[in-house]
Amino acid sequence: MLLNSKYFLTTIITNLLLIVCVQAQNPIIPAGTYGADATARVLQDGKLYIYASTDESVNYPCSWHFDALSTSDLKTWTVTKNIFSSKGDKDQVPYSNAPLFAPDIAYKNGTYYLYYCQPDLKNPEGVATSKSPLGPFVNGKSINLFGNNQIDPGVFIDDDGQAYYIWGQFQAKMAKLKPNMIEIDSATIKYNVVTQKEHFFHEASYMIKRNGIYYFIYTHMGRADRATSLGYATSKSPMGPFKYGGVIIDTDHSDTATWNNHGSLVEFNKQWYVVYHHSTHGDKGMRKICIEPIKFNEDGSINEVEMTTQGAGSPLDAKEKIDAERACLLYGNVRVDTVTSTNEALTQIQKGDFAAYKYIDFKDGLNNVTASIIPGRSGGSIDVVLDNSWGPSVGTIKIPAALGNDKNIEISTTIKSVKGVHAVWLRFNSDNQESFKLDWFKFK
Ligand code: FUB
Repeated sequence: MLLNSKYFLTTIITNLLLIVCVQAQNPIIPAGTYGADATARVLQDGKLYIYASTDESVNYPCSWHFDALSTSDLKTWTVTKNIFSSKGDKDQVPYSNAPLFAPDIAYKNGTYYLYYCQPDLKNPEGVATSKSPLGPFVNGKSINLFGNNQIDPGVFIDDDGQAYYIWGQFQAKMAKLKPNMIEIDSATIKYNVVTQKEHFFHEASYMIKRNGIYYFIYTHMGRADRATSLGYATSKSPMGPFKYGGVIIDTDHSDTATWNNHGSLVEFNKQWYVVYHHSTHGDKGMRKICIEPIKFNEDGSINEVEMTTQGAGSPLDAKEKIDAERACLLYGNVRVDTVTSTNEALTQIQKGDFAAYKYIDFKDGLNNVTASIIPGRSGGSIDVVLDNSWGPSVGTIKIPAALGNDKNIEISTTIKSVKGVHAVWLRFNSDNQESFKLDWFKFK
């Protein structure tokens, strides 16, 4: 995605870098920016906020600061950088220089409480405060939770004002928070609230309440022993017992290295959404945050939803440029890579790879496709296939070999006329790993 001034605005205000990005599509953070472990909450001003770990390297997940996203319409997302740091000149964690993982947020009496965890400390979890939802958050204090596998803070405030703290891996632990919101009441600790054995629980506890039912959302390990799904369990009481509900979303085939998921549910403008992440770059870091609408059934159960490119928006207009990195499914060796600091593309394409885009609206009919390609040492082709990976090809884009000077070329080809809304699958043919990269495509 090549961002121009219409879509991308960078401003420095009181040391916080704001990136305003107009896009209703997945992923919701702009090219060159990465985040994971998203906790979504509607806060006092009615805006939707997403607090996330900030990824910055293919070699490790997370970093030493948190960014936050905010929106009023699910179309314009503002990324506020460095709302809280554990190292460097903005360091607000005096007792540790470890990276920051997996935030959650709570509000009480004019103060926002930002909970975080730091791996490998005796007391890994902590809390910082601010008078503003976008920080800066200051004065990080460690929380004494006792025991092993302390990870991923989740905070839930019930209708009676009682706040609960949830944490842990393999089994979730829960306790009441004291009124100061920074200490747990150790007399109330409950173990095995949700477990690997009974609920496929791995980590990433998050709780909401809807129609008197408490929903426990978590990373679900029940499919092929991988932590790529978000699951849920329900109860009539905040501390359980929780009944297993099922999977809400699975990020299998979002990236060759898909390895984990962590997210949340949020209601915004009378619609519920699941917020989740998946890796890019064929590696563990550089994760991207996405969002999909979900539906609650009459009995309170949640249907599993698929990953899409359109996310919280409508099907993409086929006549507008579609950034190749917005593929919701990738099969084979193909992956998203950063080609400049603000542009991503599909790279490492091999013969037989696929990328899917759900959904694209061709309206009354279009019969031409243009692809923006960064040519490589060997050429190839892209079949445009509708609805399923095995669906009919409506045309083929032929790509010449070039001695890779990293300059984009646009190639246009006539295709069979396509009408209406479809999933579009791109089926790649190329000779080796030094083949072309795909930047964007559009139809006319
Ligand atoms: O992002 C670092 C860790 O990976 C989180 O703590 C886990 O929930 C998993 O997403």
